[in-house]
Amino acid sequence: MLKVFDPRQLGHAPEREFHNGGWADYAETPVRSRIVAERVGDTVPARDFGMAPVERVHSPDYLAFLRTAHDRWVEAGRTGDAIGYVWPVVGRRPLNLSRIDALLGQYSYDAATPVAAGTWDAAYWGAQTALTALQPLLDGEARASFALCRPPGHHSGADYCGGYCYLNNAAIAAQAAIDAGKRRVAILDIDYHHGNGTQDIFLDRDDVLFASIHADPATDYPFYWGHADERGEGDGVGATLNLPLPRGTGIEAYLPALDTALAAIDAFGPELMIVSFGADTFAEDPISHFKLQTADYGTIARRIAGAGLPVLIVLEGGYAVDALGENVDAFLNGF
Ligand code: OKP
Ligand code: ZN
Repeated sequence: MLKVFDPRQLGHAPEREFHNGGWADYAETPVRSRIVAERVGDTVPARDFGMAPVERVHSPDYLAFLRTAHDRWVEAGRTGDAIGYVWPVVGRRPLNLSRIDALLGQYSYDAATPVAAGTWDAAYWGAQTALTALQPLLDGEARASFALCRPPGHHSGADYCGGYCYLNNAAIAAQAAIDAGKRRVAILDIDYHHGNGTQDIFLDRDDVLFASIHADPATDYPFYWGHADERGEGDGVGATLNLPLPRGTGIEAYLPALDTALAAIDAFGPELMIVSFGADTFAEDPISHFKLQTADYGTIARRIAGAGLPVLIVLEGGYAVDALGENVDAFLNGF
């Protein structure tokens, strides 16, 4: 299996996030990917596919913001990571503002996603990592490949960052596959958290199916997306499938949901599957509440492989750092 890891993603290292009424150490650390890269072994760096595939998913104004936000922050006389403190309530009129604090509010939806000095470069190479791992699948040279992306991507929409995510690696790969001639692509999101950014990007599309198994947003981040009645809009009605599960879910209750998602993917008839894989469904994850064990990742992977589709695995979350290497390894070995 081709495994892509690019050390240029390691420069993204925010110090902290605002959570439960106070500052917390940033859970999405560079050491996460170092540990996975060491454990899975034999990785290759990303090729540079340039900005065109990124611009197919993200808006020009958002990309300009993301590239320049930290510089603007420094120009405004600030130190450390750029982070917002005012957010426009949904429905405020569009405004052409240039104050960095206004832009941070406009282009993000939470306080878990500061723009640090190294954020743009890391996010850029994270997206290139996904595109590099996609290539042998498009060329028919492999059945499965792994993109060790960081920062993760599935909470990032066309024009916003959030949930530790800046560029939507899985969505950029899905769009690149469509642009390369694949007629239908399925995205299976099995991170603990709902992939709201990916859902938003493809919400009204009938060529990309988004199926997600995640913690019920009634109790868990990101709250405002991922409810079972969100099924797509316009041409995309029926091409979004949300399968929320309660806190405490273990493999027995997880597998029926996985089978439901795989049946929907089979019925959709895609030529490629992209798995947004988060190992934060692990029982010991410090910010999550499912009960999966290391061996369960092999079970899940074998069922996904049973769909018989070429599969691009894109890393999303997973914060139990001591076990992250073996959990990802167990998942990859299932293929
Ligand atoms: C990103 B991914 C915990 C607060 C949680 C952000 C969660 C982002 C998860 N300190 N806030 O889906 O793993
Ligand atoms: Zn997650």
